[in-house]
Amino acid sequence: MISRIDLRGDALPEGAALRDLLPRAEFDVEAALETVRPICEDVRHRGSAAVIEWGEKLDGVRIESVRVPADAISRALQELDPAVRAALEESIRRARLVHREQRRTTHTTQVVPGGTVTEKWVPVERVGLYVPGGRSVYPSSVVMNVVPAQEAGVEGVAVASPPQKDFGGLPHPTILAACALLGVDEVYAAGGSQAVAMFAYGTEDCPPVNLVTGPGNIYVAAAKRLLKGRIGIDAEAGPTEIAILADATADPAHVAADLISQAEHDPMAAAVLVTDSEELAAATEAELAPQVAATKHIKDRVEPALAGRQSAIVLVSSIADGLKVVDAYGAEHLEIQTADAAAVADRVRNAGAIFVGPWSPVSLGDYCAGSNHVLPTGGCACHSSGLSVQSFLRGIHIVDYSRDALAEVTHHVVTLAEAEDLPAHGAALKARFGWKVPQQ
Ligand code: HSO
Ligand code: ZN
Repeated sequence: MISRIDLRGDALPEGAALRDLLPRAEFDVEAALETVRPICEDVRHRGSAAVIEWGEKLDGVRIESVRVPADAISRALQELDPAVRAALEESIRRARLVHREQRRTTHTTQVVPGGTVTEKWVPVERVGLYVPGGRSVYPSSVVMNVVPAQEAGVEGVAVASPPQKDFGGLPHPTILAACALLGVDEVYAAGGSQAVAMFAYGTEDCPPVNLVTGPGNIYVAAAKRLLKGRIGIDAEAGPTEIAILADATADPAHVAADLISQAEHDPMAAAVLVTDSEELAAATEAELAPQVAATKHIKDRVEPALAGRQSAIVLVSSIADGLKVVDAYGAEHLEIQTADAAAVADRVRNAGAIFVGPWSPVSLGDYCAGSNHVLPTGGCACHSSGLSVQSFLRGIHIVDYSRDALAEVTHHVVTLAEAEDLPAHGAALKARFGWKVPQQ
């Protein structure tokens, strides 16, 4: 069901050579660009009519208007199962606790007497949050996108999610209810690349946004790549990944359950166990069979995900080598199930989020840890972070120098300007001091 990669024995290769030995899904965003380009162009020129027509073609439902009426949003909340409502409220409460603390404060540095640089953090004016609605419907992703945007102080928060055939062309009611709980009333029944284009170019119904965030399928990722620059984006989300670094102290039943938990997302999802224990590897394999047989999405997602070349059990000689492997892999989610898990976690360099010890499974983080679940995939964890308040802020430097402070540094500026053959740069300072460099 899941293949093995044995890296015991010789010394581990380094860097790219090690990365090449590790499993990873193929996710060819470039190929999808040609598919989404005409859709985005169409939305650019024809606005809402194009969003509606592409929705009819791709989501199989024709809608009257792209903007979801306010009464549909409040009705969804009234009709929401009370247990789901309580769980979403708890998820929101915990996420707010964590994200509120991420806010950065304005800071002024006195560089010299009379010369200051202030860094001011300003929220993006208007953001478009994409919430998938194809294979699965994730109200939790509404929480993970909206909470950091709101905590950052973004004024215009718009949500788009595909129209659903079974719900009269509205986004899924649980998505709408989550929006209502979060106080978001600007919601669009738009999916895929047409939703990203709607946000980027704006339509008669939806004013353009500055930034688009949120996960989505390969067409959403391709549209983000295509329109990046016109809009800011968070990341191009690829299929979900879980890596587990575990030793003989780990419980194989838990390891297997956690691998399956993320394999449940997608046939392309990756589940990777890295262990120095032959016994744990064998026991996990033995656990996988009955647990997979008992799970719901067995044929369409879990089995192909675990059997795919993106998933594996990787055997290493030691936890120290295991750390090299997980760093080279840079998983979206990394669980540490070893002795002294906190100390091992502390040595990890590359991961979207780290889940420490036996009582912190990824599923907790997906819903109710307080952490964000929109995380870098495909190895991007070596250069990027997950979604946070920071994703919605821009730091602006405010430079304020007095006459004396400027006079004192002018000779350096003039020298550097001349070294770059840009004398007019130096002249802009000299002009303030009778066209001379002030004496030191
Ligand atoms: N594990 C997914 C997020 C999610 N899980 C939503 C359940 N619902 C990517 O981090
Ligand atoms: Zn998940």
